[in-house]
Amino acid sequence: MNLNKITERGKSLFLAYDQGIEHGPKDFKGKNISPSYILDIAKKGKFSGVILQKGVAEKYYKRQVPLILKLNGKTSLVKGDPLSLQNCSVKEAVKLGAKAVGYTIYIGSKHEAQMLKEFGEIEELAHNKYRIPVIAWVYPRGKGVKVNSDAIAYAARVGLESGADIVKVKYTRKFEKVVDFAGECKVVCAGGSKKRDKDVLVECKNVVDSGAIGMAIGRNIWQSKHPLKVAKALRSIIFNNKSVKDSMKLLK
Ligand code: FBP
Repeated sequence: MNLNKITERGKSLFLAYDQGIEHGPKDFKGKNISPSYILDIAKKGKFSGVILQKGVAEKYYKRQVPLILKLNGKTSLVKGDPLSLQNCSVKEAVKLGAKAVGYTIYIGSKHEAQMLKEFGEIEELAHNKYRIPVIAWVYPRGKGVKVNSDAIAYAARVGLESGADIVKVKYTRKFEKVVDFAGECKVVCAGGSKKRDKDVLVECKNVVDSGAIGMAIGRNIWQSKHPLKVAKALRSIIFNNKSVKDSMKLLK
């Protein structure tokens, strides 16, 4: 599948903003409650794509940057093994202007079969009918699941075997193994909860040096006091192969 619309020279920096449904108010404060603020960051920060749920896309998206529409989502209010089912069709995503679609699969959940099945149907439709790429968020989660580098490598492999063009996984220091297991499926890494800028850059460098194509990051951008500087520093690592030390200079 052609990834040209959501990559630049084979690399990507995506801005994730689906935390409104996934996490709720605890992640938001002040300006970042507004999707308009985020879309402005996406444009000024030269992101390769912005990740939205359909409601936000419908009301705020004005083709600022390529749209990646998340086709499923769940709230954090339900406890126990996660199940996240489709809430938007590929057809609707394309109508909203999506250049790719995304879907989360929680491997290790007792409900994983439902998500794997649904993802398979989405992948076939997206590839064969709409000719757009599919990004799988694959997160090991559920009672008894231990999240370590093996579990994350397993997640990457599930992305490959399920037909994803890009798999989005959580960070681990052993990222090379993750990329190895993904094979021809491209890998991007999530940012996780807010941390020091330097730590984000160190993780990004490790991810890219391990062979991943970039990051799909949210909170560490739009919870930052200087989102555009962090974006610029990340871009310098991902697209210009800069060192952490050099990228840090862009934060000043
Ligand atoms: P962050 O960079 O903010 O972690 O966003 C990445 C992401 O995958 C989002 O797309 C999604 O909303 C969220 O993390 C899921 O978080 P959690 O792992 O807590 O369910």
